[in-house]
Amino acid sequence: MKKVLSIILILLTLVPLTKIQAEDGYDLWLRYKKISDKQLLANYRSSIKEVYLPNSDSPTIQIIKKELKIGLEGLLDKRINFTDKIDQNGTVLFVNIDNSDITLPKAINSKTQNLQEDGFLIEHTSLNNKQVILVVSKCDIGLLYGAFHFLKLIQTHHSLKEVSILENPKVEHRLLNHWDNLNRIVERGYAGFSIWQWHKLPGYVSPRYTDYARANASIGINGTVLTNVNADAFVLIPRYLKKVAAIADVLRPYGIKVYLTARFSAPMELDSLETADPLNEDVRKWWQEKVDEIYKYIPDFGGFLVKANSEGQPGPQDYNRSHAEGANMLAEALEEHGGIVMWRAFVYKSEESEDRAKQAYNEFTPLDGEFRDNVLVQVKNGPIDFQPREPFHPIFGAMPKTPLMMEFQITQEYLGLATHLVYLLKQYKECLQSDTYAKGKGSTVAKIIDGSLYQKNTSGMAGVSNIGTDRNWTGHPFAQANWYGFGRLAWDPYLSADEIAEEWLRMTFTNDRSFVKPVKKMMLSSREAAVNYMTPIGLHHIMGTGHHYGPGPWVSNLSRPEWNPVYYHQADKESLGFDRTTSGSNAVSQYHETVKEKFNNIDRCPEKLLLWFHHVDWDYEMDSGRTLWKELCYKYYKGVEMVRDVQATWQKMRTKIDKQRYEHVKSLLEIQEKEAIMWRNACVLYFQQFSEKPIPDHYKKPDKSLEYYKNLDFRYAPGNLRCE
Ligand code: BDP
Repeated sequence: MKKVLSIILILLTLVPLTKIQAEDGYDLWLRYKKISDKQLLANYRSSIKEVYLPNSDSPTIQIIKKELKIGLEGLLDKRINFTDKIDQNGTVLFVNIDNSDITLPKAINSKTQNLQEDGFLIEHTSLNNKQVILVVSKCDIGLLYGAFHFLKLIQTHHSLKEVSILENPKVEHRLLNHWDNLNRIVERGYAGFSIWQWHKLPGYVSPRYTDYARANASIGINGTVLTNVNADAFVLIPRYLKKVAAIADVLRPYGIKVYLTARFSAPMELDSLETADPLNEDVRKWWQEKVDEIYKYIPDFGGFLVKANSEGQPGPQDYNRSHAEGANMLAEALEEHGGIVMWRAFVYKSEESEDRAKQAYNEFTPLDGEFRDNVLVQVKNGPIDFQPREPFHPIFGAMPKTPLMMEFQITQEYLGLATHLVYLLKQYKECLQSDTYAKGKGSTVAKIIDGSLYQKNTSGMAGVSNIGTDRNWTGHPFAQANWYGFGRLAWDPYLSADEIAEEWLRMTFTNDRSFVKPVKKMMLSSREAAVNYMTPIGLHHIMGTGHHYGPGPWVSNLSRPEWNPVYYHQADKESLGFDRTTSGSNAVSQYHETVKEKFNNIDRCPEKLLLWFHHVDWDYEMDSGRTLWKELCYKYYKGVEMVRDVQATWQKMRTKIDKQRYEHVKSLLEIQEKEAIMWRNACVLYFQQFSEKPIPDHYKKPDKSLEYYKNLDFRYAPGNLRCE
């Protein structure tokens, strides 16, 4: 008996105490775990008995079928029957109204009038005297979006009883931009190598491309630029176009088009033309033939993204032609095929002594109205470069005749790479909600991006991807939220950072309120924490050279003045900050009068942007009553405290999710805390040399010297290798 008991005891120790299985994050937000709440499960099981799909061999419909099967069978833990009849309550019907003989109820028919291409309707209704749920769209891709949304309702525990949802994408082109080189090194990529296995394509088509397509389709992304903006002309040779075509074939049924970056000098590099002048007949012919050739391989090719005359890239200005002349040449070649050009406004010149923040506006706004209809000008959210905090780019609101596309950075180049937990949706929303006043109060950046302010018939949003070969795709488990959130915002720029975080957490981890609530709060505070420990009160671009990891406010030896942090913070004995007021560089005048007045006036300028626009005395009194110097110390110390709060919250979550992801995040947070301290100490010690004031007594003094921090060398931080 004793023996039996001890065997039982031994066996018991082998049974894991927790039923929560380890997860490596590969499944992203598409996990479809069985619903644990019994009542809820019973409700869903009764509302979902069978699924009716269009009788079609369309690959998209097959994808929907597969997704619903794994999704519903996983969530409901029962077999799902696919039917072609409506003969029981609880049928979920997917109807493509352009291709269906089902007669919909009148009320539904009138609602479908509001459906746009790719939109969908999910409605609980009665049909043939049966209680059913209808998912209706005008096309198969809309049905795919509807299927993902339907699954999300269950994943996030929404009731289906009276479900009535109509969704249309508010932005037409919703794109990821991969800064991936053909040798698979990703510029500013922190999650491994590029997922595009160029060397093996088209012979070997990795199954990961399908998983990539599926994840993107689930958030409404409908385009992807496969290659780095610092472009390599080689991708345009036939051997590589075949590889691109193989990727396009995988992405197509998911509604995702492929785009490439076009190197402006490609005609010279690939076919020895003597010039790349966009007005030269041979050059124009070359591009026309190249574009025609691309469409032979990829009939639905999306078009080109171009970085020209920026950071050493070739462009039309090499031939005294304008950005518009360059863009239009490519646009003309693409037009008959339905392709577009996304021409980037990220330009600044080393020969130019003008404030870098002003240069893009100066170059682009005079060209308003000169671009062809199939050109969108792609503008970064702020006028410098994806800093933790920037004001909105003054081009927004200043080019009414041109569709302006937003470029956000999902990869965390300036926000701790993939090591720091920073939920970027707060940053994106801050920009989208900014009021440009271009057409009076309420002319938000979001309304420019979705085309509504100037009634544009095209619109776009791009996100610089954070995806790589890491098993969890994005390096940091929470960096998945930035990919997810970008897609959701591109679909609807009016969604809040809060609701996006909520749905992502529920799908990615658990619906347990005691997890979702505190962790959401933690996510929502994470960007402000990073701003505080890196660049508070409007400081910017004081990161280490090249890799942009860690602090480097002291750097002053780079060949171009505007690459040096000292150019941006302008610290001296009396004051700190870049004077962009009317008596300084006058960058404020690029904004609408109302906005300009606010930024220009030191008392009205939002304090979070103070040092962006003003050169401020160390003794200047801030809203808190503290002097600028003390406020600076306060913010740096606060940033570290906020990271510690995040850690404390996370530690309470240990039993609520799987160990693997819990431990991964915990380790990364420990690194983040150390690095937040490094940022704080280095910056406070550095700026103290100018202010010559003590760090307030109640703060723990840095235990290392400024020299120590200056000597830290991050030369091998990832993402810093260009393929040039
Ligand atoms: C900067 C990056 C650089 C990119 C550039 C761009 O440091 O690697 O090439 O932006 O957007 O943020 O073109």
